[in-house]
Amino acid sequence: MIIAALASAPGKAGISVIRLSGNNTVNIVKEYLSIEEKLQDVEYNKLYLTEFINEGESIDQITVAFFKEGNSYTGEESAEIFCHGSPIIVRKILEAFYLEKGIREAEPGEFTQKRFMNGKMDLVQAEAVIDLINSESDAAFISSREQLEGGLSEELKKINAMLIELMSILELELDFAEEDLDFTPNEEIIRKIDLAVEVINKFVVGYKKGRIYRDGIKVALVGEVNVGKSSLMNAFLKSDRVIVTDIAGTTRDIIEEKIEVNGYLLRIFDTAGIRETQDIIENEGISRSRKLIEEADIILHILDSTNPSEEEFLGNIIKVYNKCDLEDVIIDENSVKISCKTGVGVEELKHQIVKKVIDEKLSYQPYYISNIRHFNILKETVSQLEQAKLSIQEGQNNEVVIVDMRQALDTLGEITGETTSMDIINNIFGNFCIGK
Ligand SMILES: Nc1nc2c(ncn2[C@@H]2O[C@H](COP(=O)(O)OP(=O)(O)OP(=O)(O)O)[C@@H](O)[C@H]2O)c(=O)[nH]1
Ligand SMILES: [Mg+2]
Repeated sequence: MIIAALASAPGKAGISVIRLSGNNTVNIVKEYLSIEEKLQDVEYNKLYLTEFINEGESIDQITVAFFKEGNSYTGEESAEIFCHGSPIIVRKILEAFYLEKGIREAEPGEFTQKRFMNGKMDLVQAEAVIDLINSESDAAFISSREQLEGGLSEELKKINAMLIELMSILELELDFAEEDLDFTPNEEIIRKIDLAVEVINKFVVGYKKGRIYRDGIKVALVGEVNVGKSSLMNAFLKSDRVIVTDIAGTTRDIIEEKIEVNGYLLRIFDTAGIRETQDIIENEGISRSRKLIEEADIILHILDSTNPSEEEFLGNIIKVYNKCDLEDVIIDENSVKISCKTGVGVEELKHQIVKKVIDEKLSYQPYYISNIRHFNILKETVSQLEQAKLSIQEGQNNEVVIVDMRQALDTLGEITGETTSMDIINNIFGNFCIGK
């Protein structure tokens, strides 16, 4: 079965790309083309300029490249057609193929799933493909690129090797159990387990940073009414995005906008000002603000310099004294002075946010995992290793410890795809777009 789909974004464009993959692709595609070469003379990895002809009608002048089995994106025999970026042309070409028996439309992510199934990348790398496509900042680009290039996979292989070594020690002892030889003292095995746990935990902890690399820093603008939260949102965006008035309670809904600062994505949330009110709509807004405060990576507590409130919020907070054009307040090191009216301090504040959440000097590390699936699997692996350790401490025999260890190894293998169930694999690729 050959699969085919539009691989570039749908809609009008300079060029659209149609991808085909499966046994006999070259043969079938060539039937629609005006290229002279006999089939056996068709060269791979070369661009041909040719007409695409269906039932005598020339549909477009295209370029096409053929890829040999084992040397293509999917690992199968493939072709990529570059036509003019017209939805009509794309439809006509795809329809010509779909009417052909033995060709069907590719499922979402199916090209990449084939690449995974054909052993050209592991699951972690396949997941990085979707992250790379979705990346909205340099940080997201860097982390998904690293993961796609196999940086994380390499680290996971090292952890896997540590666990395999432990397994082999335990199994060796089991084999010679009757001879009553104690090869490796229990303390030594426990030490090795602890070491593995320590390494894995580095990744578990790294998730917080990894998520920020991939998804950005969640910044909540909170404070009393009229302090200038919406004005700050607009100042950050350098546009009149949200409504600003001198009427208390202007903002009710939470409004999210994104900016990039030093390569990091900041997801800024403007919220309803917090106060006692009988207004049902405003109260709903206020309870949403309070919820957001719990989820944010950083809270900008905005205060009106002419009348700063006493209320304190919990969390990772920068106190922002706005309207410093009206009144110059004395601030401590955890606070900043700005004026949304004059722009004073606004740019610096952007950089302070990044500095407070991420140590800017630190560059990306492979243990900054960014995928919740990986995070959960690693946590589970740790708890299974702790179980193995407990079994040793309880004096259980090696068979029991080996079962615990085997479980930890199987769990770890779910990240890269070695032991992942087909349901989960299908689910992962189902989240891709068609054509990828
Ligand atoms: N002088 C001066 N006025 C400002 C400054 N920032 C905001 N204001 C004014 O303060 C008033 C309230 O601003 P908003 O941005 O709507 O305040 P808010 O915190 O979003 O208010 P709510 O949405 O009602 O909670 C408006 O009249 C703004 O023009 C500033 O730096 N200096
Ligand atoms: Mg507002």
